[in-house]
Amino acid sequence: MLTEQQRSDFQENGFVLLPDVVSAQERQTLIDQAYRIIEAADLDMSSRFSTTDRSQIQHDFFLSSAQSIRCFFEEAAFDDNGQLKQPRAQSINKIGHALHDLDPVFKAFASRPDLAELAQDLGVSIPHLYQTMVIFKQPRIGGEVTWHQDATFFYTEPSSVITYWFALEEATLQNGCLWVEPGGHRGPLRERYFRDGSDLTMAPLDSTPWPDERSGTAVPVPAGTLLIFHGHLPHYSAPNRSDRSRLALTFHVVDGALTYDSRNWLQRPDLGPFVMGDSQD
Ligand SMILES: O=C(O)CCC(=O)C(=O)O
Repeated sequence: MLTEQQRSDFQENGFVLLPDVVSAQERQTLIDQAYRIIEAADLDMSSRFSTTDRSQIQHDFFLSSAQSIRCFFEEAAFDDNGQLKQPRAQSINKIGHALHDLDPVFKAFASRPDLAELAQDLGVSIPHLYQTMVIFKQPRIGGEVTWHQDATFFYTEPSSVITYWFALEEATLQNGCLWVEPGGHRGPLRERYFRDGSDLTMAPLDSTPWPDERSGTAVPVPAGTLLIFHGHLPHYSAPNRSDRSRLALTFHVVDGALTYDSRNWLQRPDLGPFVMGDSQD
């Protein structure tokens, strides 16, 4: 449960930091499971993920990941001949996007009642969990995540998406911690990511410039910390050139009392809603 102060920090800054939400044992269980998923996956070598060049994303593989568990490679994982430069476990950019529905370990974690209460404390009356990702930020090749706002991808009217960002490992300036623009959630939504059939388009809405590393603030955090942020909060993470990974687990949570826009890229007609806090059996 959030204190009055934490709620007002969220209103004021667009984010709130909660230390020690994920115990060392839970972190290890989640990390081990993530690597087990990679080892068991039937990998598609062309499925790369990049926020600097979205045209590289394989549309069908990406779209179907809304209702399944898919592994996406780092752009820089391959040599000039298309061969992996390091073992597969150190080549994956992220796993997404229905881990909370389809994987028992991630489902159990996403079902923690206290995580549902946090969303309700922040005004999300019926917390529908739409998307789960494990983001690896691999040593040396972990790619940049360019400045963006999550309401671009999870649009409701009014805006309701909040993001849970769990540090499964320590996040530092060196290994690509998150950056945010405190208070930037009061600004306009700059872009929308539209889906029309299998076409995906990033449409500009507002020309307000993105923050940069001078106007933004780095958020280095110890492992186990949860950062929850507003869907309009601009955020970013730098490439990882260090020799340590920076695993994070993210949830994107939308208010089920509102209409989820049918043009959002992520649609999950076969799975139905995952309501945090409800028994999922
Ligand atoms: O973990 C990162 O580097 C970026 C995560 C992010 O942008 C998100 O989950 O919306």
